[in-house]
Amino acid sequence: MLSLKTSIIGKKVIYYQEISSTNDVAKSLDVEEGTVIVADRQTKGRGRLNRKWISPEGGLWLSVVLKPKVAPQDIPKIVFLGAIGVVRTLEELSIPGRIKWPNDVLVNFRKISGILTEKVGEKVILGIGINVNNNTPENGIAVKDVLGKEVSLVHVFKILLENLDELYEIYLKSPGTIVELARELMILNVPVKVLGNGEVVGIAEDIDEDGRLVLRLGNGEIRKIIYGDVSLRFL
Ligand code: BTX
Repeated sequence: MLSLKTSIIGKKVIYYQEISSTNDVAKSLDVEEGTVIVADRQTKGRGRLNRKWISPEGGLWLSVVLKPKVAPQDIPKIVFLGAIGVVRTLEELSIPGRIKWPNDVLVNFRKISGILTEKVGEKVILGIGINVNNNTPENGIAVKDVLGKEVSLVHVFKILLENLDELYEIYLKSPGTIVELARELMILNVPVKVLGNGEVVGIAEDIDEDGRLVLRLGNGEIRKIIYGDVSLRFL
């Protein structure tokens, strides 16, 4: 029905009209690698650090179950795989998206998509939310706002899965390539505030080969920030 041209991702798709969170369902189910959980609405959509992700009908809310056999230090790179997949999908809709380190995709500095990765045992859940035809909270933006018209959610779903599948193959062979691809799409050389253990202000200069943010502080000192319990604000 979808005629997906993928080798791993989307071999099985489980659909709900309404669910708490596709990530929670993906975590609890014992399913084969590549299974996708997708829902029209989430009642408890989550972002990072227990933030709420608003998920009304009209958006694309899904989680992919992955079981990558890679070194532990390569697992966090999956968030970039998701973000690149979203940017490539938007590109196919003629929308120029950029990655805000580490897990958001922005259009005109407004959030069109967010990625939430979680590891449970051998499973890594790649959760992706894209505002497509839905109304968004303030500072959000949807595909329909950019294009001035609604688009087929099924079409966006299909091209996203195809992009993710292609990127997953690249990732399994060469996780570092995913970081390089993400770097090209990232918003860099902008002043930022990093919030986590206290506050650090600097210029987000680059990301390193492990995906850490390279921050240049006011005194010229370089600090590397690990994707963990931190969030980033543009200044
Ligand atoms: P995040 O923690 O980077 O972003 C969460 C923040 O984004 C919220 O605090 C709010 O300010 C803002 N926000 C909430 N909802 C939206 C929205 N629809 N559009 C734009 N901004 C919003 C980002 O977390 C990761 C989100 C992942 C969502 C997917 S959906 C499928 C899967 N299931 C699930 O529960 N989460 C993931």
